[in-house]
Amino acid sequence: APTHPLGATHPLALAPVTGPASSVDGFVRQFLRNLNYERGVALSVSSATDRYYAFAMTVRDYLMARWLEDVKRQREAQAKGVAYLSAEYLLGRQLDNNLLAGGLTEIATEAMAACGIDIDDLRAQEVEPGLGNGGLGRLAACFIDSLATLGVPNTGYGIRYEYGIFRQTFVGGQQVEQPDAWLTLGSPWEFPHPEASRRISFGGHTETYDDEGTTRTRWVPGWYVQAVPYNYMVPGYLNGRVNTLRLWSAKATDSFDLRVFNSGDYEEAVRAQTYAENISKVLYPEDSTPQGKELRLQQQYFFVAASIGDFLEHTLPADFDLAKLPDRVIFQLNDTHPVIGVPELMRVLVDEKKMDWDAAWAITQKCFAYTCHTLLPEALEVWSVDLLGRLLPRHLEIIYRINEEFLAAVRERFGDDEMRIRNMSIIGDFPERSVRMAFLATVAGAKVNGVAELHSQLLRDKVLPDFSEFFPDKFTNVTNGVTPRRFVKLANPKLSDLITEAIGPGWVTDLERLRELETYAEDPQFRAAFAAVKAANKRRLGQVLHARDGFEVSDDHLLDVMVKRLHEYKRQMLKVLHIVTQYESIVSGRVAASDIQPRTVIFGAKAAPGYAMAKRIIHLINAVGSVVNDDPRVEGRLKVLFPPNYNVTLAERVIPAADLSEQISLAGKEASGTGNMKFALNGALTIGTDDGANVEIRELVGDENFFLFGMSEPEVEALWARGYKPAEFYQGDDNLRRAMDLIASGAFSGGDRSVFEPIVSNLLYDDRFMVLADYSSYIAAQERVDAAYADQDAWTHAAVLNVARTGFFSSDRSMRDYIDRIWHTPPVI
Ligand code: 6GP
Repeated sequence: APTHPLGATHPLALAPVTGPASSVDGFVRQFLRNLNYERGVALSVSSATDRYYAFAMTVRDYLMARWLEDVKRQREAQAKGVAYLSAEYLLGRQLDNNLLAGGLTEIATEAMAACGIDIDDLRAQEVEPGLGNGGLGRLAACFIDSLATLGVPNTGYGIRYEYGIFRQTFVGGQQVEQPDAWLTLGSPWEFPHPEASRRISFGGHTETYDDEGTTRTRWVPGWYVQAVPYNYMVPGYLNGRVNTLRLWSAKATDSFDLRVFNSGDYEEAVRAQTYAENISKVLYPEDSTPQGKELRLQQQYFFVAASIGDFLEHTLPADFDLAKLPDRVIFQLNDTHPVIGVPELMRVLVDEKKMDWDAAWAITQKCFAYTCHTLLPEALEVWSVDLLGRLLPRHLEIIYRINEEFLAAVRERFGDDEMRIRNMSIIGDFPERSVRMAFLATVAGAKVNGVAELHSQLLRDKVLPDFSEFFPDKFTNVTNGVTPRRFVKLANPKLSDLITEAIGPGWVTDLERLRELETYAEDPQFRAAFAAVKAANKRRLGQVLHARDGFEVSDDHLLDVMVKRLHEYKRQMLKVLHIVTQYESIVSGRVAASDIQPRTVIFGAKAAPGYAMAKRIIHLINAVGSVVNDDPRVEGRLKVLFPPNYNVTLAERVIPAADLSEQISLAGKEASGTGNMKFALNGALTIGTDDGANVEIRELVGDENFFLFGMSEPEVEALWARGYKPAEFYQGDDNLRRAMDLIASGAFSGGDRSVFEPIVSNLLYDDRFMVLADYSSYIAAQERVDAAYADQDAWTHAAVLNVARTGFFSSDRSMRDYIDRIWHTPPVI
């Protein structure tokens, strides 16, 4: 009988515990019990960490019965579920989310008050698990929240990085990275299951053998690592459901250690252990630009092999007929990072389960689907054949065979069109022989989707045109979404109360109901209340930034926010040029400071540590900030704030306070964006290009409630085709020339012209992302912003309509779209 710790035969699964009593008194008792029996301290001598831990454990205790119940229900139903494979989950803090989902916020708050504890002090103890870089990782976190809320069986699989995304500090305005030791004090939210560890193989070679007349292949690995699962609760919102997030941690295998140890080389044994455990040590901090490092491929295979093995052996009953696997699971590939799962499933089915190739391939093609999150060619992962063959020799053989059969099918359809064959081959030849993971995913996946309408169309037409011709039905779109629980209900309690007062509480799980606010937009009293919420959120942000960074936020400024990873394609430089243009116009005396609309610009952005240009831009933003903020001629009417270490926790404070959301990527480069959705849902107006999900936001909110500027994607293409010469734009626009010249003059670098020279010359002579081409249109749009903001009531009207019309961007809707178009996994009741 299976003995999985949460398995069908486990006593707790047969008769789940009932949680502590749902009362303030019940909460207090459980809290004190945890403090005494789990932390081993009395309240009177407890530390803040003790109290936070005991509190979190108490919240867990309330959710536990539901979790065990759900695990049991899912086992019994044996219904089709989603196994979401993602190298990143950017979860944010767990405490408030779990309180909210469990309906515990009120009794917990009262219980702590009864103990003389300020619940905010407990909140502040939690270090957010930053197990992701940006959009892709945060999306995964929103999706698992929505699946639990919809009651769809789901396990999220990923890596328990010991160090998540680095902590960013600024020294002399330059980014310095510190390790993110989020586990130093442990995490009360995780449940380690070392007994359910899996052995993951690497290296070695393959050999063939005779299996009763059939020639088979087996993999003889060279080394092993243990994958230890840590489970996390993923509670649905007030629905009694709790799904599981299972993150894998690497440990050295005993046998591996021992062998070396017995040879008498202690140091080597320790080194071997370190080597193995390095696999889950640190999150790669590159966003949208993979580095192709061996350790990265190790990480990918490590978590994917553990997850697939875990699903086959622990989620399925022992006698399961693998031919029916597609009826039980869909492995969703979150970008190309988990794509090595395709040859892994083939290896398990063919080598271990002794299935014939064609049957195994038919199954595999139904069990995977692939989401692409980018359009940048350099972001499409490739692995050198050399490296892949060394680390995963059997997988490389399998990939070769998949490719051979695929190219044979292409030949059959199109004849010997060698150009086409070369373009479609999973194995590329240039600059070195390598495996194109996006192609492998496309060939193997039942479906391939982009993350916004425009992106999906460009994916079909520009990135994978031969594939969309070959597999016309494979391609689909699912526009991204964000969870309204975290990003509205929790992040913006005042707005949430106002909405609930107006239209009732149903919007939290049915976000399209925000439409009902449209009529309220016409009600002056509602607008006044809405404006008051925005003002209160600005004050709250001011307090946070004051405590955190010593910043002051003025109440009467337009709050203009650009928060996202630092990347040239996202064009933080365009925003910098706008600031410098305004500053230059004041200090040159062409414009009186008293005539400008007061603004505070807030940036938040981490740069990949190896991305020199991005780091230089961070330096420039800080340099511009310190000059502008200190110049008395500006009269405090233009301010630039750059709080370091932008993360989910800070996002939850910044976004609700914003008036203006900057979504200014070069058209055709931002796959979707999800920050854009969070801002609109919190009543900020967007200034943006026709890119990613901006297109859909603008369609929904209406042109009059959105500040559109810049070239469209076809216009961008046309300009490239004509030959783009950025210097012509510099010559042709006085404002642009003055702004660029001011930066080049050393005005922001103590007179040293060399510091920002690389930025200036890059823009003048290369400008891959056409900052200069869109500059004048951007400045004009910002002038429209200033004019619009002057009429506060009209601005608020537009802000209310932004909220009312963007309910489409709930990740619940995204999940329904995945279910309808890709997964076909109904909720289990
Ligand atoms: C990001 C995209 O850049 C962003 O536009 C999108 O909203 C987000 O994914 C979620 O779909 N891509 C990544 O973070 C990435 O690493 C390989 O792509």
